[in-house]
Amino acid sequence: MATDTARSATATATATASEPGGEHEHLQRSDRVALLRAMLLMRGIEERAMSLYRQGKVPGSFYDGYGQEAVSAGAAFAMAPADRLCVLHRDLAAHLIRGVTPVRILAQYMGRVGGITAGRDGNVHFGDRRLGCVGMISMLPDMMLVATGMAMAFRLRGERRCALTWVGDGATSRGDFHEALNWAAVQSLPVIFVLENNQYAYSTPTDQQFAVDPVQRASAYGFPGVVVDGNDVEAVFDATRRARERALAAEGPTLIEAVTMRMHGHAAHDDMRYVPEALLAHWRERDPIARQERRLVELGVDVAELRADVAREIEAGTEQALAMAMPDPATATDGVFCTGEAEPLGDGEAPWSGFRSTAGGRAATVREPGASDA
Ligand SMILES: Cc1ncc(C[n+]2csc(CCOP(=O)(O)OP(=O)(O)O)c2C)c(N)n1
Ligand SMILES: [Mg+2]
Repeated sequence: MATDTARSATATATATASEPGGEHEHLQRSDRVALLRAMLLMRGIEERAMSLYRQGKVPGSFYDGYGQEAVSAGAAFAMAPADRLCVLHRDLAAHLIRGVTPVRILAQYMGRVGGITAGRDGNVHFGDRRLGCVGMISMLPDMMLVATGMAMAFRLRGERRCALTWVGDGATSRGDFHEALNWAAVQSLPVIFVLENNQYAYSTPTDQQFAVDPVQRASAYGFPGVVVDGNDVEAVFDATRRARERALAAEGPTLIEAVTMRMHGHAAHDDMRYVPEALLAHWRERDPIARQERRLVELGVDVAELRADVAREIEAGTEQALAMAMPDPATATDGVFCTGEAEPLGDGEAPWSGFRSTAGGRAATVREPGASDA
């Protein structure tokens, strides 16, 4: 069964750079706390939003990434301000790391004016372009083509930047997946594909999705595919940091398969009766937040205080979002067409301490004179 293949691959290929209490070559203590904080915020916001959904305050349905927090947190943390991110529906921590505040996310879910799309879309198709994030395209995995296109623009302009997108296991069966891998490889583009293998695509398990682990397709196109423990945030960070270095050195793309588990249904309506309880029990033992907490407790971090702080921030954000107005219907078509100058994508926040030096961060971004933004 492909699920078993993926699991055993995790066991052999996990690139965990540190054990509980150990030093990390690239992460300072504050970085490691920031990673946990992003995951706690993601989980807490999504849990709060799910209860708001059940109270009828979140329209449509609700999608979350419970149990997968390390995949978006670890990958986004390795990206510099001028890099660009195409964020998917289970990757909330990426938005948080780029600088989107909890109140804006909660307002987004509830369709309020203060949301990222100001009430124009629901709980997955958003991205703050001012923070270098591209709003999700629903057709899967079209974000791979968008990221590949942005990477091509960087290359053509001679810019030292990188694009990253996440992609689900189910989306690997679409033709666009292959087109993106092929073009990125042929052109040796600075793009990173993070394959978020959460064992299911809606109700389809991976053994009905592919006969060969899709990470192996990377070598068929001529570039490395790396398997990483998707429930270890520091391992995901490490794999992404290396992939970014490769991309900036003009060595081309990397496909990172982050092996994880979708611990909730596809969306709020899905009771996921089709998922064997033993599989959930297996992954419950590998919770990414509990894992990072164990590391930080060993380092003497007051995790309880961090949790309390995150809970306060989410409660304050919820109150503020609930107090916001719904958008004025008369503004519904605002922003559909570009009027005047097009606003380029802006840079995002990049809290990793590695970007505070000149190596790899904003200061290292080489821009050609007169180059426009992507
Ligand atoms: C081309 C396309 N077909 C169908 C859908 C409907 N759909 C949305 S999410 C989803 C499951 C995707 O599974 P996967 O890629 O594994 O991502 P996950 O939801 O597990 O994170 C489907 C079928 C879609 N968005 N795009
Ligand atoms: Mg999936």
